Amino acid sequence: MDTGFYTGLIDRYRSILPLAKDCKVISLCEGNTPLVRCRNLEWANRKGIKLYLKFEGLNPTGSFKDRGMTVAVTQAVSEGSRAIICASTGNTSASAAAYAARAGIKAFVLIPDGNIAMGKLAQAMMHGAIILQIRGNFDDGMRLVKEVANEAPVNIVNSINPYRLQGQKTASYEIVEALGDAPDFHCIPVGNAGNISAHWTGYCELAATSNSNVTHACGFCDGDCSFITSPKTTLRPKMLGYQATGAAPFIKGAMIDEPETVATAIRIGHPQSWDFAQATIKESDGWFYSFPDDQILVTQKLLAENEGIFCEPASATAVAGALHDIEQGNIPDNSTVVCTLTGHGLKDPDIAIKQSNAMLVTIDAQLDSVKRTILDNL
Ligand code: AN7
Repeated sequence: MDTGFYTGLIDRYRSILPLAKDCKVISLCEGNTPLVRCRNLEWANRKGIKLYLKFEGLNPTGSFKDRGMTVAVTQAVSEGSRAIICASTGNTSASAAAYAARAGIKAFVLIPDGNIAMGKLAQAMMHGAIILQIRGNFDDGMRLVKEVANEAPVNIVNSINPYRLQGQKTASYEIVEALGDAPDFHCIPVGNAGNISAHWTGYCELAATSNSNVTHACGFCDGDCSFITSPKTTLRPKMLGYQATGAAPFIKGAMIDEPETVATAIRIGHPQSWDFAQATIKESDGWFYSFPDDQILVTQKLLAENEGIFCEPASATAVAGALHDIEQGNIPDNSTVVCTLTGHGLKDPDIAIKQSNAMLVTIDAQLDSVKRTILDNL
């Protein structure tokens, strides 16, 4: 029944998701996030570039992970699962914990000790996850999760779970609906490389409806996307994947063992969706590129100060990439560009406060002092 208000992405995109008709939907009304046009990054505007930010930080737990988690947890519950497990740099654990709470099942999360943002840890704790801080990094956690899932009754909800990517592909549908077509370029941060692959799946499904030359096998629907009636597009964007310099296996062309970056969300050296992401870049005629931590943080602040949008450092990597490639002319004038802002800035308040040079003064609680501060700073 169409009640007229939004009830989450499974209800919205049921026809393109591989879920049983009678399954109990576990949802927190995720998806339907805003696509915000940049207004103040003027030099981009001058080149006639339309730069949009898909603000995935406005999902219920503050990151894009919720798109995948609603589908993965719904499927896990419909299979009778009583527990889910993931390795995480933070956001997956927050999302898994919340959806497990909603479903009334247990969440076990493996996080790298001392290397996750405070907001994310707070979320996992509040939602009642069982938190295993490992003396190791995300890649160690991922290996352990895969091993233990063979020996204990738990469903993995990392993006190696295909239901995760099916949920995350819906972001591409929302973008095409909002723009009326696919963008020319889609800029996205890359860690474990699930999200770039999921977006490409979505774009390919959409293009396959109206272009018989597109034969991409899109996961569960095996390339037969004829059931997708709207929106339609013939265009597929070039996919541009950006990493942090200290955690850039795709730039190196090989896995790395000791990834390091201030953008802890993407501190990953052994991406699980390696082949899929490589195929995405090749098929879409896109590219990978990486940026050092200081440039990532400058871009995070640039967005916060000039557009009023506060994303976490990993997300700013996508915008650093877009701005770099616009400036270099790799993205030509008059292009339509979408950047995915994968997570909310509130996830990592420590980094924000540490790098900010905001004016923060302590004054007496007196009218005079307030007035003087205003007049001195107008
Ligand atoms: C904000 O939470 O891997 O390339 O364990 O949290 O699909 O891995 C997070 C990844 C980008 C990279 N931006 O996406 C985890 C985790 C943010 C993220 C990524 C992540 P993928």
